[in-house]
Amino acid sequence: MKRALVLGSTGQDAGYLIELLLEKGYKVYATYRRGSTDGLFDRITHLDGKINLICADLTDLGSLEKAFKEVKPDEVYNLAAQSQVWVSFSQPTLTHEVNYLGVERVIHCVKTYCPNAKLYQASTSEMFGDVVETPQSETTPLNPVSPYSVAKVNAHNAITRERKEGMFACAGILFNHESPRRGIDFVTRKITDGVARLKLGLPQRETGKSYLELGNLNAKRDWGSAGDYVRAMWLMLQQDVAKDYVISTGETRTVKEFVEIAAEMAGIKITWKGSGIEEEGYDQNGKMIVKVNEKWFRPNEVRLLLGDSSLAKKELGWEPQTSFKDLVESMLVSDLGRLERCMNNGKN
Ligand code: G4F
Repeated sequence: MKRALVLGSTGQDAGYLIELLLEKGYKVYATYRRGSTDGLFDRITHLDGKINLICADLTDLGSLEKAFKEVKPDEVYNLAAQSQVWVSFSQPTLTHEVNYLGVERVIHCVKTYCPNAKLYQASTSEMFGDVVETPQSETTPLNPVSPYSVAKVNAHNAITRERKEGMFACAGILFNHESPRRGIDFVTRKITDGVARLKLGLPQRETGKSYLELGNLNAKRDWGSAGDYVRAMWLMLQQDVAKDYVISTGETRTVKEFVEIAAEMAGIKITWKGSGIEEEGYDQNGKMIVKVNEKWFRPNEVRLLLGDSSLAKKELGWEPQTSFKDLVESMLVSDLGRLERCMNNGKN
């Protein structure tokens, strides 16, 4: 039985990847970072008893070494990261420590305890930054503009370096990928949660306002489905030759389009007034339901992401299976259901 070690089990992707690995018959070990907040394991409670959880932190070499020594994995998936781009502007050192130096520690552990293991590193389209060409592929130059992407580029280069030295190490350059399990501070979940609240007549989360506040509505992202993307991670480690692959849908949309589509699914037709930081969205009854707030703008923005996954299609046989509309609908339906259950229990 193959042994997989998934680093970073409490994020969005790990639950989907672990489900796939269990289906494929792996013995799965997964690390988590100790935390004192409730709900740490919410995304993987359904996997209780099916996986082996190990407490380890990418910033702590001793705990990582212990995990690698114990597991001696055949495949390692590094999904552990400080994953929020906007947070990296205020915590650049922590982001570097986890997202770059953490990867060097993982590489050290692979070399020391399981030199024949295959290593997957979660790289990201954010590395393209101020993009120099569109669409972006494996050969597009990296041009990072945030502390997050600078750290991810360093990690990506470390993976390339190790591959040249003989390790089976590869990186998935994943474009934005979403799901009902997406963290609620990322723009897609913020929107589906916000639209569900508008539909149910509930105040917005955090602000308590009657309208949804957002930042840059014009940023364009290539949004895919997390469930589809973890399949690409696994496929990359089943190849004979390690290589990096861009994983994307090949479609791009603005944040504003995401809002419009989610709202339309909830029966709300938005009309926009003003522009830039003055922009506001109104429903069919003339009520303001969306407003831009400068607070959510970033010091540096990645304006346009659109991926070209031809190589993954050709060599891995990978294709996205979820349409954009199905993705948005699944997130909205999930948020509506969750909020309705909370209302029935007297909470929101
Ligand atoms: O949902 P986001 O926060 O995701 P972002 O920054 O693109 O990063 C995600 O995708 C990357 C892959 O390209 C990953 F590497 C990374 O770990 C993460 O998963 O923001 C998407 C866009 C941005 O342009 C942002 O400025 O939405 C814009 N936006 C507009 N209003 C907002 C908001 N983003 C957030 N989080 N909150 C807003 O209110």
